[in-house]
Amino acid sequence: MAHALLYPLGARTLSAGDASLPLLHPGGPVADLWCASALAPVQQRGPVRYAASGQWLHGSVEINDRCIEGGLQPAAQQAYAALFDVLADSTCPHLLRLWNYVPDINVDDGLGERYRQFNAGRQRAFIDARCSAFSGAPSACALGSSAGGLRVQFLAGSNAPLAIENPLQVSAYHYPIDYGPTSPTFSRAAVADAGGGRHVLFISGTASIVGHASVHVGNVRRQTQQTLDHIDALCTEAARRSGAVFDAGDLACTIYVRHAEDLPVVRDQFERHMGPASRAACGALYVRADVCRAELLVEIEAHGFAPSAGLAA
Ligand code: 3EB
Repeated sequence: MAHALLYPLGARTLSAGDASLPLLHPGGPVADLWCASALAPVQQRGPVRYAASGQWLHGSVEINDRCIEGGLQPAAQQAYAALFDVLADSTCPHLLRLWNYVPDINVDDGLGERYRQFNAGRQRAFIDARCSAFSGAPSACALGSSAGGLRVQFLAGSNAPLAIENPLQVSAYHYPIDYGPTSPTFSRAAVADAGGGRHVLFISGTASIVGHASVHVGNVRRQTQQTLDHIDALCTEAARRSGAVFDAGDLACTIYVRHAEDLPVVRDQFERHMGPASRAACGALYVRADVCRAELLVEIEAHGFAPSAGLAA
């Protein structure tokens, strides 16, 4: 089955009709066009559906952990092993960005908190694939979904990205054991050559965490402001490390809100910070989802482009 593939950027292919990740704002369906000139057939290998253009490979794996003995940990390991198999045989071996949607992410189903089970399976698969599970890991987000199986969407590229950390936060792969025996496998952001004289910045799911601790517990406005301060810090750090100057006000942001009734406060704080007429404010997507720590009320992920001019190749 060949059809035009417009490289949707994972999480931003959302519609108000998707019951597992309801879009709160805007009202209509949305999709980002990642590589609009590419015409590529959708291929399938095991549980992975993907399409590749030579420079980019975009795909999705879905595994229903309720049908697997041992539950979410082996499901996560299988999903990642399957996507690493696809990448190993492609021209795009470098993972740039992952979107993880974990059903009932905050629930303990008798085998431990499901986010912790997911982290154990994910890290195992990275180590088995000889892919860095620590410094240099890809950027990612992990959100709770309210229906379906474990869904992992991914974007890989032909060139290795530059991993970026946030000076205000402990690297997630160095979180202390209080947050689970296996640390999460992601970098705070990544910069990659997008071709055509542009670089792209991927900002991982970012929340109200300073050091490794959740801050502003119970205060959604302050959590939103803290998260936006982190996004500014990541743009600054990306510029310092890569030389490409990314404008936070131009980022394409997806804002995950735990409680739908918090939308007006989150949106107000976001628009004040970015400027109400900014591209970030006008293009923001607001989605209802659970965040991976029960006390976190909001998480923001983003990507944006900057001219490569002046950068070393
Ligand atoms: C945090 O900073 C919030 O497990 O892939 C953000 C981004 C979070 C990615 C992941 C988790 C992940 O720890 C949660």
